[in-house]
Amino acid sequence: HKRVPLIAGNWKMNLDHLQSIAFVQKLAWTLKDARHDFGTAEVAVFPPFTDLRSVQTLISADKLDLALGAQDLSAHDSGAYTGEISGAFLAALDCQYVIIGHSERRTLHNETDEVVAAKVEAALRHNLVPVICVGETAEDLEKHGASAVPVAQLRAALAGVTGAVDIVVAYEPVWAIGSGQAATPDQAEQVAAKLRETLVELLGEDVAAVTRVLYGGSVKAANIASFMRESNVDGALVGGASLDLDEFASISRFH
Ligand code: G2H
Repeated sequence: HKRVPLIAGNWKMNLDHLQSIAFVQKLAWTLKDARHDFGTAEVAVFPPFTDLRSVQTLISADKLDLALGAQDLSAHDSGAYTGEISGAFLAALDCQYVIIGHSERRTLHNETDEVVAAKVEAALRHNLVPVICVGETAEDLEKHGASAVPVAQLRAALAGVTGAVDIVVAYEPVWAIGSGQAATPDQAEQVAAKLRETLVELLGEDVAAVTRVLYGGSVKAANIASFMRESNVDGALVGGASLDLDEFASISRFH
């Protein structure tokens, strides 16, 4: 189909500074050795804020086939917000992507749907592509089925958005995150299809047709191919397995 798959490595707060640089360098070499084609699958890394500058320097100096993203951003553009990082700062570091509303931020940092929506608007103001994370908990799944909560979260996240926006949606069932228990490809496809229907309704056919919907939650080399076979799954947001170079490189070569 016409969507270029995206394999996104969300390092969370794991690799330390020196490791990030060596890791990205080796990842680039591994992809190059495998003759990885950025047109076949885009690969993006999401280091912590403090490593964005050095990773960006390496990517640009060595012209690496890698996209760069941040794990979060402020809903505000500038001002007295101690400790916050604005979209302008990220754009200045050549970030293309920013993860918004990851379940760890929703749960551990009380990010509401309203905060997520404000952050999505902030990202778009700075020409960053928001990777909007949605997903149901085990309890939601039992009470409402798989798609109700992710669809409601997507609607809320896009409350202030219209027109031909460049966004990515990541379906991450909370029960599958870091648990080793991934959703089945069929479960992921069912929810991804519902999310795409929601995109059609909110943003129109054309935007929905080109928007990538990722699956996230215990993705590894052994299961990536089965997700990629699904017609509405356009890549993966990878946490734990992105910290292992060989593992992440083989996820990136899913085909
Ligand atoms: C979900 C995912 C990456 P993991 O949080 O965003 O992590 O692959 O470790 O389940």
